[in-house]
Amino acid sequence: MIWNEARECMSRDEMHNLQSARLKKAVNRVYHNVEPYRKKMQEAGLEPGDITSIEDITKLPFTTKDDLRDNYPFGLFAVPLSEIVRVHASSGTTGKATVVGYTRKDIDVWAECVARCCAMAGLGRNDIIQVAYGYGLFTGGLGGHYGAEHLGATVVPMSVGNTQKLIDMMIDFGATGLMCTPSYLMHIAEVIEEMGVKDKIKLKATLNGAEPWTENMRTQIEERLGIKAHDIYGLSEIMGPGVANDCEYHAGLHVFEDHFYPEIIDPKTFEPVPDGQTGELVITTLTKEGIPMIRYRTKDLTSITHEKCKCGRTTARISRFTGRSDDMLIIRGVNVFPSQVEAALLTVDGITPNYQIVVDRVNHQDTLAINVEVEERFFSDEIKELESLQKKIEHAVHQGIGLNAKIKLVEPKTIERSMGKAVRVIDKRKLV
Ligand code: DLL
Repeated sequence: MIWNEARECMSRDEMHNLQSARLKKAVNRVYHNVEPYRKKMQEAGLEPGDITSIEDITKLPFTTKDDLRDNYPFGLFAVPLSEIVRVHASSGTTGKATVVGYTRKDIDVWAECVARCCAMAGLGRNDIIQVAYGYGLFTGGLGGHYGAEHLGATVVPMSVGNTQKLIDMMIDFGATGLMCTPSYLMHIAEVIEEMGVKDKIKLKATLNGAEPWTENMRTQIEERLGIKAHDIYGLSEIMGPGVANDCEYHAGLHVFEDHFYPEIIDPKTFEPVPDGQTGELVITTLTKEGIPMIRYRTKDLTSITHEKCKCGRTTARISRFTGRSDDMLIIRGVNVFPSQVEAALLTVDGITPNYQIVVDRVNHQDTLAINVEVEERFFSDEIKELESLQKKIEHAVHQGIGLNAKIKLVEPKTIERSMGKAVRVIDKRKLV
C-alpha cells in the first residue's frame, strides 16, 4: 500500500522523531562525503555532533543554485559515480545547467512520492495514466512515469509534442489520468473542444505542476473538462515532481515530510517566519543519497501550516505558490508577480487563461502591456463589447496589482502555445 494513501498518518511527534534521526544521518553523510558541505560547516564552526534534533537545522548553512553551479557537474554528489544510476539536469537561466544524480534507492523513494501524489488525486492500479511532461533531462517525464508505474497504474509515456495523438489515445485507451503542465492542460482542453470529443474522454484526474498557476485556473480547467485537477510541486535540485501535492480538499500541498523537511524563511533576513506567513521555502532532503541538499533555498514563495488537514493527513501543507523571490517583476517601483496578474485577469468573464506580460522601458519609464486572449464571440460582436471588455480588464489589473497596464485583446489561439512551461513574461528590459 502506498503510504499516505491510508488516512492514518504519523502523529506530529512520530514525524518529529523520524525527521531528527534522519537529519542526523544526512548531516553525517554530507560532512564525510561532500567536501563543499564539510567546508561550509567548518566555516560555521559546526561538526555533525552539533546536530542532535530537527530543531538544530537552523544552525546549518544554506545551499543555493550557485553551489550546484560552482561544483558542476558532480561535485556535490555524496556517493561514487558507480552508485549513481541516473542524472537529470535543468537549464539554468545563466551559465551551466544544474546537474543532479540519483542512486537506485533515490529513484525508489522518488517513485514512491509520485505514487503518493497519484493516490491523493484518487488514482490507483486500475487507472490508465498518460504522462505528458517532457521526457529527458527534465525531471517531469521520467519522474511522473516511475511514480505512476510504482502505483501499479498502466502508464502511457506520451511526452510532449503531439496533442492530437495524445487525445486520440486518451479516447482509444480510455485514459483516466494525465500528468502535464497546467498551461499544456489548458491547450489540451481547447483541442478537445475543437475536436468535439469531450463526451468521449474518460479522464478523471490530472496532476499539474512545474510552473505557477492559480486556483482560478484550476477550477476553470476542472469545469471545462469535468475532471479533478491537482497541484503537484517539485524541483530537480530536491528530486523532481512529487515533493508535495494537494489532496481533494485543495487546502494547500501536503509535503512528504518524511523525506523533505520544509522551512519558510524571510528571504531578506533569512530568519524563519511563523506559520501562515509568506516567505521563501527552504528544503532539506532527509533521505537522499546521490546529492543530498541541506537547507536548499528554492526561491519559491509560499506559507506553511502544520494543522491537520480535513482529509486526515497530518503532514505540513504549503500554500499555492505566489511566485519566486527571483521572478518578481518590479514595474515602476511596484512589485508584481505574474500569478497576481493571472488571478486579476481571471476575475473577468470572457477571457481565457492564455496571456503574456510584456515589460519594456521607453524613455526611461517602465511600460507594462498584457496580451490577453478573449473568447471568439467578442470578435464577432459589436466593437462596443470589445471596448467594454478591455476596460473591465484594465480595471481588474489595476485592482490586482496597483498598476495601469496596456491591455491588448487578441483572438483565441494567437498566443504561442507551449507543451512545457508557458512563457508568461517577456521582460525586454533585461535584453537592453
Ligand atoms: O519543474 C519539477 C516538476 C515537474 C514539478 C513536473 C511538477 C511537475 P524544475 O524544472 O527544477 O523542476 O523547476 C522547479 O518550478 O522551483 C518552482 O518555481 C516551479 N514549480 C514546480 N512545480 C510547481 C507548482 C520541475 N506546482 C521550479 N506550482 C520550482 C508553482 C512550480 N511552481
